[in-house]
Order: sequence, then C-alpha cells, then structure tokens
Amino acid sequence: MIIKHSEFVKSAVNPSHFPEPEFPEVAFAGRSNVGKSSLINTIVNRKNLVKTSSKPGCTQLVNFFKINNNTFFVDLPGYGYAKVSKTVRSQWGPMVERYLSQRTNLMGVVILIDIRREPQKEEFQLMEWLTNRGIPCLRVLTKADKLSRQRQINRLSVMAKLLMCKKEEIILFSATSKQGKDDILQELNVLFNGVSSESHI
Ligand SMILES: Nc1nc2c(ncn2[C@@H]2O[C@H](COP(=O)(O)OP(=O)(O)OP(=O)(O)O)[C@@H](O)[C@H]2O)c(=O)[nH]1
Ligand SMILES: [Mg+2]
Repeated sequence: MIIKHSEFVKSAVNPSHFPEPEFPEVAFAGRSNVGKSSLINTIVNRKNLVKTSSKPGCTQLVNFFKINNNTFFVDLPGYGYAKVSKTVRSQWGPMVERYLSQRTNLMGVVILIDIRREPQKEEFQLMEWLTNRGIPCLRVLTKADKLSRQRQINRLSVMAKLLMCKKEEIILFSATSKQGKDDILQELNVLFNGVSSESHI
C-alpha cells in the first residue's frame, strides 16, 4: 500500500458518532504508550497527524483518519494505564468493544506489543476475541530500536512462542529508525485487499 494522502476525520466515543462505514478500515490497538500513534504517523509519512506523548494515556477516544480517500485508519485508545481516572478506565473496555463489534467495515486489527515486554491478558483476550469473529490481526513488536539486532531476533523467537504463531507472522517495527515500515504497508495491503502486494503467483 502506498499512502499519498491522510487526514483526520473525527474523534468519537459512541458508535452514533462514528463516521459512516463507507470505506474499509483497519484499527491499531495496544497498551498505552506502546507507540500506536507514532506507528500511524510513520506509515503515513507525517510527524504530527496523530498526537503522541511520552505520557501514557494520550489517546482516549476512538480517532478516525481517512487514507488515500478510500480507506480509514483508526487509532484506538491504549489499555492498561493505571493512572487515568477510574471513569476513563471503566469506559475503555466497553468503548473499544463497541467499536470492534459494530464496525461492519473492519478488515483487520494491528496489535502492537512493546518488544521488551511480555504479552498480557489484554493482548490474549483481544486476539481470541478477533479470532472468534474471523477478524484478521497483524502482530507488531514496537520500539525495536531499543534492542540490538541480535536481541531483536531472540525476542522474536520468544514472542512467536508466547503468541502461538510463526516468527514470519510478527513484524519488528521502530518509529525511530522506520524499520519494518514497508512490511507493515505490505501487510495492510493484504488486510485491505486480501492479496499480497508481493504475490509470487
Ligand atoms: N525509541 C522509540 N520510542 C518510541 C517508538 N514509538 C513510540 N515511541 C515513544 O513512545 C511514547 C508513546 O508513543 P505514542 O505513539 O504516543 O503511544 P500510544 O500507544 O499512542 O499511547 P496512548 O495514546 O497513550 O495509548 C512517545 O514518547 C514516543 O516518542 C519507537 O519505535 N522507538
Ligand atoms: Mg496514542
């Protein structure tokens, strides 16, 4: 997928405020501070399309972006951040679940996990929930630049075992070095079109 145009559409909490599902859509999910907003900025080649922050809990609403005037990206608020207020925390689950269960145009979910952390129950629950509904997911390990190449490869093996998938099904990514950017764009193409841009057929 080549991204030529990206624009913010709106932020919303309730499905009644979501934009019409007129285009296929991919959502980005993961723990607070894992780098969801930074990943979106990297793949759309913009520094500040999405607001990022070193403080967790930056994105608290479901944010919609229109890409190439024919698809949507959705930046979901991060989970697992203890310091946001109880009200915000108790709203997270229902807000994200409402989003995931009601978007008829959802083609897939990119699940981001910090390369240095173990996957937690939220990631396993999300993956199981998606599998049960037949929604494909793309697994991305973020902040790869924090580890040497050798340690990245070691973590990839460990994570593949923990996530019960092949190493080839996990993308190593860094918003700082842009490592893995092209792999993500290629896999997004698969999610949106159901075909690989590098099909060998
Ligand atoms: N070194 C490094 N830092 C990163 C990378 N990606 C994100 N960060 C930093 O991690 C912090 C959080 O990034 P965000 O993109 O705001 O994270 P988020 O997942 O959107 O967080 P919430 O909106 O709170 O859920 C920021 O300080 C980023 O600069 C990366 O690939 N490498
Ligand atoms: Mg964010």
